Amino acid sequence: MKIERIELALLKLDYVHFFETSFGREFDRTFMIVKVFAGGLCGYGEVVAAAAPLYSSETTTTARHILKDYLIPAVFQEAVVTPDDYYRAVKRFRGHAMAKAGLELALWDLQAKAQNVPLSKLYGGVRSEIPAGVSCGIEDSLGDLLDRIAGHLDEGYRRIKIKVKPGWDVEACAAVRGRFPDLALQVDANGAYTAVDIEHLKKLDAFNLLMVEQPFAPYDLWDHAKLQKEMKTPICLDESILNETTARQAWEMGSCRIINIKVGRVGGMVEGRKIHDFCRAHGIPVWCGGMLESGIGRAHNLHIATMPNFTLPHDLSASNRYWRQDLIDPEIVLEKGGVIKVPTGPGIGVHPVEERMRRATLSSEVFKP
Ligand code: OSB
Ligand code: MG
Repeated sequence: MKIERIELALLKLDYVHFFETSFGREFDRTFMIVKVFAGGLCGYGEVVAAAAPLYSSETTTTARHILKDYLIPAVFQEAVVTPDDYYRAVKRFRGHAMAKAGLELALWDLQAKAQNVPLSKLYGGVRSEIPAGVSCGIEDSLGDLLDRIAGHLDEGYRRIKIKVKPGWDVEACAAVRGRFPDLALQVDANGAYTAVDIEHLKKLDAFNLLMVEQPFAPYDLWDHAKLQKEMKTPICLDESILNETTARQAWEMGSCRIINIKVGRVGGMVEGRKIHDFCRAHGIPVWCGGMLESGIGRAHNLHIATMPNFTLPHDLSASNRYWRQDLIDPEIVLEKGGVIKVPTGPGIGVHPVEERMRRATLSSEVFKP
């Protein structure tokens, strides 16, 4: 097999409901889809970089530049076919994890399709369904937040995460706990606090949370370690964990007790698997984070979440939690018990609908050797 053509498309989709984190409110998402063609097959990947450098320093524009000028040429020049070839070929380029991961995911899909197996099989997956969860943004009022959570619980979700920031944290947790005393609940600050907030953050111990995700800045393993020493609630790191090395350092320093793996943040599943395996060997539970992906990226996440050490509920919800119409057929649905079934067809096991993709496309480019 030889890669014959690579396509990059920039797409935009409107959310069914705005999404607000500690870095702002958004009504739609701009992202890239990568298609890799070989031997009559097409592998699909999603680049989760957003239009603005808020979650990380990457954007759709930096990702396009890095893909076009470095990653795609490396694939053609070094006759890359497998994700492992690709990992070796692009390792020398610093950073740009999301750009790297989008193309690597397309190669994973292609490889699984070439072997006629679901992608979960290549990852050594051990389950056919995964526990779903919803990540709820900051709302205009606590009443709105409670109503949205109640709606998701009616839909059948069993685990809720709420976004927090200074001014929307202790009261928000108190309100949610007051109304839903037994709910599996966790919070995510996306780095909105600093070490001066340690005493304040300790108040969150009162709410029986599953975890507090990323209270401090991505680079700040040291202050996370200080906080974890003083806090009962497990800290989960998201933005701070960039590769196996940072995962090990966070573990050795005591900066967290849980890790969230996002394939885009760590530059692909070759690296993601190393983090997974390190965590498994050290008894650190992991779960699959989300970046409000289209069905293509989310189908990838479903396969990733089948790996043995993905033991906590994920930020993986059904298509209709994000979009009026997803890009894929069949759409992802929530099953009884708050789980999602992992697609069983070859590769990602869902079909991107070309017409829906075209309607969402802002621009596209084709690359050949
Ligand atoms: O920190 O987990 C995060 C979305 C965009 C950027 C960062 C995060 C998120 C989410 C969404 O929480 C989770 C999902 O995809 O459902
Ligand atoms: Mg997070």
